[in-house]
Amino acid sequence: MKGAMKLLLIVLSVIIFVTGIPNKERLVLAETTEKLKEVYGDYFMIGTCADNSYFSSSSAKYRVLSEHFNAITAENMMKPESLQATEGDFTFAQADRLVKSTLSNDMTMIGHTLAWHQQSPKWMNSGVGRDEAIRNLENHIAEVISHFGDDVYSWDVVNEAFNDSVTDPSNWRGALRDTPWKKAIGSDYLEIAFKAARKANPNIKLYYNDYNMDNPSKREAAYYMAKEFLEKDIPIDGIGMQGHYNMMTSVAAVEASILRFKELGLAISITELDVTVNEARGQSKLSEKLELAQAQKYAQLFKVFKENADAIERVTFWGISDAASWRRESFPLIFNSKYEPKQAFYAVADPDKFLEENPIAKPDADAEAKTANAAYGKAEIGGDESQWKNAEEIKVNNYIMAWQGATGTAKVLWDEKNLYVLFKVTDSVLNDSSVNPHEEDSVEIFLDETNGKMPFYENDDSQYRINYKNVKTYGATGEPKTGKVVSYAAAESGGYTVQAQIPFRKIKGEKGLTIGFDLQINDANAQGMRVSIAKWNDLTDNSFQSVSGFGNLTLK
Ligand code: 9MR
Repeated sequence: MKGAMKLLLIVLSVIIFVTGIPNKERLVLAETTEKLKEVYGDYFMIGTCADNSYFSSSSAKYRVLSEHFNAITAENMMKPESLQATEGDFTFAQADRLVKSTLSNDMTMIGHTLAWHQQSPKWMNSGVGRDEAIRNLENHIAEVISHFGDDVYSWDVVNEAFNDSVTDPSNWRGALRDTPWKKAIGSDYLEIAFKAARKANPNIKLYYNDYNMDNPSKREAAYYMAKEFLEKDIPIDGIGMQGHYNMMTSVAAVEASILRFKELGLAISITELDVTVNEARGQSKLSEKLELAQAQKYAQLFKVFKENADAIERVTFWGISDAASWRRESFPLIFNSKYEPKQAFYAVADPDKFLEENPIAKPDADAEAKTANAAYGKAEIGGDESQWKNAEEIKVNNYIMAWQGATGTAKVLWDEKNLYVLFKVTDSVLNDSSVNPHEEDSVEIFLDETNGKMPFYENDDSQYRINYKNVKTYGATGEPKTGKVVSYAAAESGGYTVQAQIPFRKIKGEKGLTIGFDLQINDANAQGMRVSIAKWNDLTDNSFQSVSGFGNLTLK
């Protein structure tokens, strides 16, 4: 026995000497016994986006690809500018290679995308009339779909057609992004595209694909569009929830969207999954703590995907390794830059086990919410601050970023129709040069009128932002329809003051009522970068999409 062992060792050493194995990749890969495509074989396809480099057979990328994935989405090669940069001149060679590699590796090919506002040549839809634009759209779709035929299983027919901030989702046409296709054709460009796709090949699945589909108002816009298509027999088979998530993404909101689309009986795919760790942005590696937190988020997501597998046909990651991701600086994928599995890989492979072994600490959002009181009374906005003299002072001084910057206090009055907020901010450097309003020196007021504390926004929930120059911006649910938001702001030595009158949307102010409420101060530095966020109660940076962490405001 001993002799046999010795012989085995010698033989192994010789093999290692001759082949140069083991290198780290092979050793690590050998440890990942779970093959995702097998683990999820009975649930849904496991995909990744790719280009032809993924199939170069000696690479670590290819080994991971062939081991774990069974669906390929063309990351860029099937976009309009790749296939028809010049009118009538179709360039299929690169995409054809990708399709060939995909099929010869027994994987499913996914087409992405036919009508989009990016990576599309101008000649198609800019400076042309409606009829010509329709002809261009229909021709492109007919040629491309016919060329690939049944080799492509499904197409993202229209990509990213909705605005990020949707105020009235039931009017889905009004929520459409003002893209070149929409400008040239009108809001019916979507149905024209879907009809052309079905006409070109009745065998393939036709998807509408978009990001932030976990945002309830954007999701609802897509829902109403798809519902109308189904009612009018406009062909559509699936909804692609891209799934460009981050650590603040509410898994409950993702699930709510899956359930909503399920109602329509459409196929659902998660089409571009990644989870950025923004806190680690720019660092050379992901800390153990953040790697675990990211894995927990992946585990929670896959738990939901598994539970809804009856409706989900594919979960596609937007890449394999952090090294080759479009968001590489925030470590978004499940293999690291050396193609070694991260904690997130194990979380995806067995989410229940992972969460059992690595339970999630009670999130801040579930922590006991603070309560403050608003005093009864009306204020003249822009008038004397003494109007608020009977109201309690609320301190906005809990920092949620590493840097501790501007801080402040607020006082609130209420009457039947409005809240009146007085904000006093201490901040010696004021700047409004960022392109993002939330990165300018500004205050934010959050309301959850029915105090439902849901992990998303409903129509009683609202977010208002007012910068130190009195520029107003609104969150997911937009401006109230019940009245005007009136505001005043003035910079003063060492800071600024904001006063705001905010109409209730759903409720009537009543003594003793408690509503969900929060306050935020965004602090920009002299270069216009946001360096600090102070909050009253919700210690997440997620108040813009979840009201679950708000504090309580009682109308006294
Ligand atoms: O990953 C793609 C990247 O290589 C391109 O430069 C980029 C250009 O917009 O598009 C990326 O993919 C996008 C996808 O097609 C649609 N959803 C968002 C993706 C990330 O931007």
